[in-house]
Amino acid sequence: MKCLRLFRSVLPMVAVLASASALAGGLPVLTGIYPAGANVAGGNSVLLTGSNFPPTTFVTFDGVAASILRLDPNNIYVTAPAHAAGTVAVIVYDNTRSTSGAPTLPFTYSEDFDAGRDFSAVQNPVGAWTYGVAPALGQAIGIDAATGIDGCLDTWSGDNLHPVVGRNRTATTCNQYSWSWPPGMIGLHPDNTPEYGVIRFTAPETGRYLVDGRFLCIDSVVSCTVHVAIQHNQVTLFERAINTSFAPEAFSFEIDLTLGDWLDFTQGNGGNHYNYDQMVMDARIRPAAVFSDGFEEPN
Ligand SMILES: [Ca+2]
Ligand SMILES: [Ca+2]
Repeated sequence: MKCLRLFRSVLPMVAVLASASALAGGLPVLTGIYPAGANVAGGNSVLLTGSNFPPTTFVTFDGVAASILRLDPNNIYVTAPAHAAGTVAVIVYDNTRSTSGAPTLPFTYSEDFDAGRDFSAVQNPVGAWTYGVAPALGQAIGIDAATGIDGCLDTWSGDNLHPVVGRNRTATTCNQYSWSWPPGMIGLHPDNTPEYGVIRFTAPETGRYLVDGRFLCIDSVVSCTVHVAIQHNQVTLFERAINTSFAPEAFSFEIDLTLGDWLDFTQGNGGNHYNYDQMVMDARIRPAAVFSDGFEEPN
């Protein structure tokens, strides 16, 4: 099957569905939270799963209310508020908003940055991250403004759909079209033009950072043909042609960044077409001042 495009959804941003049991007022049951963490800036989209979530549910992170993006009896998609580093309790309340019996799960705030974990379905930029499109590699980006829902994916795009930035919002593999998209990972799909999709990190403070991650094509039918690059202030640090699906291209390096510097993780169609070019990536960025023990030597 060809997988040429992501489709904008006609689903409303908030779908409120009430089950009979929820209407009857039973306690919510909370079984999952994904991702189970955030950068201290918050703002990322977090999926709570379970059952009996009432249409008037109320969710808090360490007592601070989280805004709800979408809600049904088994899923609550929320925006995590900002919080200092550490593990906090997430609580889902029923109609009474009583803490008695209200289910809770832990959630960990950290001073590192993770492009998949930190993804927002409603804010761009969010924290240190911006989703955008460059007319060609190294050119100034336009910031994506259009959001979409595509099955288990949430997407961002510019004014003509492609390139697309997306994330699997779930804790399980998203098998969609001919893609096998790992849980929580952010991804890029190019256009048939020379445009590059861009996932940009903007340094929130001056200092040394460790950057590591991987690019991975995920079409299970035909291998991708893409070009990926990592740029510092639009100067290329790393680039690869990827022509094999499920063959990760890893990166790991240290870099000194000045407040406001950009690190761009970019993807183009490889100079041919965008067929089968769906790719995902991990990108974790750790400030040396905080994570000195976790540093690895650059490749
Ligand atoms: Ca385009
Ligand atoms: Ca291609």
